[in-house]
Formats: sequence, C-alpha cells, structure tokens
Amino acid sequence: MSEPAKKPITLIDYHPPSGDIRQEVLDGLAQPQKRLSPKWFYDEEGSRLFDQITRLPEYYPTRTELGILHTHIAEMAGMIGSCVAIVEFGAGSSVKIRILLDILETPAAFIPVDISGEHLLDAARQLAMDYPDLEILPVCADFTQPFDLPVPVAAVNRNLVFFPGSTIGNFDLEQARQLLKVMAIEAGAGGGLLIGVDLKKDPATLESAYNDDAGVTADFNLNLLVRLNREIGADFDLGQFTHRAIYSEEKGRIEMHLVSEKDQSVNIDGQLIEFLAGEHILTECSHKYELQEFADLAGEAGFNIRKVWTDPERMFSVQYLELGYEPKDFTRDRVRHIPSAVPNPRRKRTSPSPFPETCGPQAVSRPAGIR
Ligand code: AVI
Repeated sequence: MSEPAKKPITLIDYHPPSGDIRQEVLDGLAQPQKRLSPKWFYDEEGSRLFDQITRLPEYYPTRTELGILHTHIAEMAGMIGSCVAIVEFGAGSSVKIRILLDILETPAAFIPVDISGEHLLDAARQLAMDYPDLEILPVCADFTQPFDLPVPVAAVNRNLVFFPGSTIGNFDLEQARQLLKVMAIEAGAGGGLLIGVDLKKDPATLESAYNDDAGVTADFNLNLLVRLNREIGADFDLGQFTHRAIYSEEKGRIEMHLVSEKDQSVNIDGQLIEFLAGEHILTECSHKYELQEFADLAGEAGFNIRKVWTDPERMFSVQYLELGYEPKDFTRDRVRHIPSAVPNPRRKRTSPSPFPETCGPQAVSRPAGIR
C-alpha cells in the first residue's frame, strides 16, 4: 500500500533549452545523409509505442536487463554499499529504480535528472508515495552537460550514477565518450556507475528486435513523421515512407531508417524537401558493444569495471564501474564541446572528497548546491 509522501517535492530546474524542432528538422534534412534526431520520438504516442516495444517478444533488451537486475541485485547492492546518492540519468523506468531502492542499505537520496521537468516531477511524486523516507531531489537539466547536484540532507558515502536501458547505445561513440565523462564528473571521486549495455550478437537477432512482426517499431519510427506533420506543419505522406532497421557490422550498430517509396517532395512550413525513390532518413542508431570495447570507452572517463553481469546467452550486460579517488585528467571545460552544449551559468563546483566509510551526520564536503 502506498503511503502519502511526507514532504513536498521541489524540482531543481536549470531550464535546459528544449530545442527548436522546426530548425533542427530542417537542418537534419538538409544534410547529404538526411537525419532526424531520435529525441523527437518521444511525444505522448511515441512514449506509449516505446512502452509497447519493451514488451515485444523480439525486443530482448528490456526483459533481459530486468532478469539480470532481479537475479544479481543483492550482489550489486553489496558492491555499491550504503548511504549512496543515486543519480539517475534520464527519468527512466521507475520499475528499475525500485529494484535498486528495495535492496540498497539506507540510500541517502534519489536524484533523477531529465530534460523534461513535468515528466520528472510526476515520476518523483509517484515514487515518493512508496518511499516516504527517501529524499527525492529531481533535477531538470540536459545531462549531456555537467550540472550541479543538489546536496542531500543525509550524509553520502558515494554517488552512484544509474543509467539502465542501454540508452548509452543511442549515442554515437564520441557522444558516448563525452557522456561518460559527464557521468564521471557527477559521480565524483570514488563514485560508481551502474549501467545497462547491450552486447554484439548475431545480426538476425538484432534485426528482428527492431523489425518486429507486429509492426510496433515501424509505427514508432513513422510516428516521428506524424509528429512533424502536427507540430511543424509538414506534409509527409505516411503511406509513402517505410520503416527499415538494419545492422551495420562495420559500425556495430542497428540503424533505423525511413525510406522514401518514390520520388516525392515534402513541404515543411513552406520549405520543399526533395526525396528520391529509395532515399532514406536516418532516425536512430543503437550501438552494440563487446565487453572489452565498453571497458575501454568507460576507462577513458576514468571508470574501472568492478563487475559485469550478463544473462546466460550473453545478450545483454549490467555493469558496475567505479572511479578512483584521484581525479582523472579531465575537467568540466573539456566536456563542454558536446554539440548540444549549453552554457550553464550556475556551474560551479568544488571537488567532492573525502568519503567517510560509515554514514553519520553530514560529514562529506560536497559542492555548494541547491536544496
Ligand atoms: C531507448 N533505446 C535504448 C532503444 C534502443 O533499443 O536503442 C530505442 C528503440 N528504438 C527502437 N526500438 C527501441
């Protein structure tokens, strides 16, 4: 039974710019390889379709990750330790955070971070009903850029960045490298990262996961065009574009496309975009990793693998990584060149250290943040 939340939850809002969808779409479609960002997938209908995808028989990542979490969570919790501040990148599935919260010893706080404040606040309020003693500090920010963490009331032994779902795969290699560096900054010295990483496997399994028989992934992909028709005055003819997902062995990634069925032009708010028959728009990449490839990438951000758990077929991995106590050789300034960089006037931070072994009263010197 849910108990009422003990205290109101306040959003810490850095007001990340939401982006100009019209301009970004026009820019993407003006490239030699036409592109649309996967970030536009998730309107209300897109989120509903994605939820359906996670339950499809062909789409193994979600149920496999959940299986790994359920099987090994006690061992994970033992490694993570007590009094952690959990920083979840993306207001993800509350199912996964609950698995962690149900077992961690006296978590100090939960800090979900997402670009959509409304969604974040709803999810935080929902969670607070079931975890009335947990301090929840939602942060609305663009997590591809460093941001200041709020300071929990309770003493914190370490920060744990939580990034399940294999969303890291939707970033290209350079972006993933930069994102891991931001995670390292937010985790701080001695901090941890618990992350879901999808693994390389036979192309047929991968391609069927993104070309399901029920056509839900196709609807999810095409919904992007429905959204553009509705929101920016485009006139995509939905019958004249088809979904295609193929695995590129060379790039180690699934690529989702929308393929033009014929020569056609599309009017977007007064601008004509020409398509040849067979020409495609790249809408999403989903990178798959070898364990060593991911270890090397995370190592560049200073993370060392403590343990990797996989399912028996080695389809998917959940990995626990830690940073050393010595700061790695990079600074906030060196991650600022991620393309979507937004200057954060509030960015100001002291380096977090040292970490007490036990939790007592607030003993850790942590950055002056926002309560
Ligand atoms: C959110 N992300 C991890 C999914 C993936 O598998 O790359 C998005 C997705 N696209 C189509 N199916 C699922």
